[in-house]
Amino acid sequence: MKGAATEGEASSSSSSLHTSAFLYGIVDLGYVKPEQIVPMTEDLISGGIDLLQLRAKGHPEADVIRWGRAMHAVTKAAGVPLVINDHPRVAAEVGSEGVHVGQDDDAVAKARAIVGDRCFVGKSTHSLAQAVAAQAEGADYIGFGPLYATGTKPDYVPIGLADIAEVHRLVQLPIFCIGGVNAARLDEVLAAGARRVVVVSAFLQAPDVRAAVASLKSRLP
Ligand code: 3NM
Repeated sequence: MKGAATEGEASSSSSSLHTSAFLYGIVDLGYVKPEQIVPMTEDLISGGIDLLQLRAKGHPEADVIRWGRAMHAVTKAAGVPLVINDHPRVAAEVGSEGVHVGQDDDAVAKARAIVGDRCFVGKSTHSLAQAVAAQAEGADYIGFGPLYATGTKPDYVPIGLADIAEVHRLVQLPIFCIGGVNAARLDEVLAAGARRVVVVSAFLQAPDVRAAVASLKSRLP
């Protein structure tokens, strides 16, 4: 039954995440003006980003649909999966490959019921217990963080690096470590056991986005 995936079961569209998604970028409207969405998407892709999200907190759904469609035209042509943050209905409208939900958003099953089988569902987790629960809930991947304090998600207490190794023992899904990750911190994040990372402000604010992505990607598995 869809919407009630058991541990280890993945949606039909998520298997490529395991093999080809290590560097996850987010086009966050907190940093990127609407007219920069498409050029920023192109720059992130040209640097070699594996997976991209549109994050537009507090914006009307109609705008997110419009921006999501514009972004999807670029990501689809490049073969990069697009994930819509927070809005399963928008993901369904846009036809994005993924949707991402937080702890306070729709449950995975509810999101999956809206987006259907062809769209994978990711979930934010902020502790080992939440990570294990997201796996049991049938998420296709998890975010794990914030590792460090970050202006992108200022209200969250950083969880540090100590649980990274353990979350990889407990959770078999792709785990994207997130929150304050940048080039200077990457070595210690990888040494703590991370294999996949999400980088937001360090890319969006880089003087040369393409070069920043390419350089960080060359250091990942
Ligand atoms: N989610 P930056 S941390 C969007 O822990 C987001 O769930 C997080 O941005 C979580 O790379 C975060 O600029 C912000 O720190 C990541």
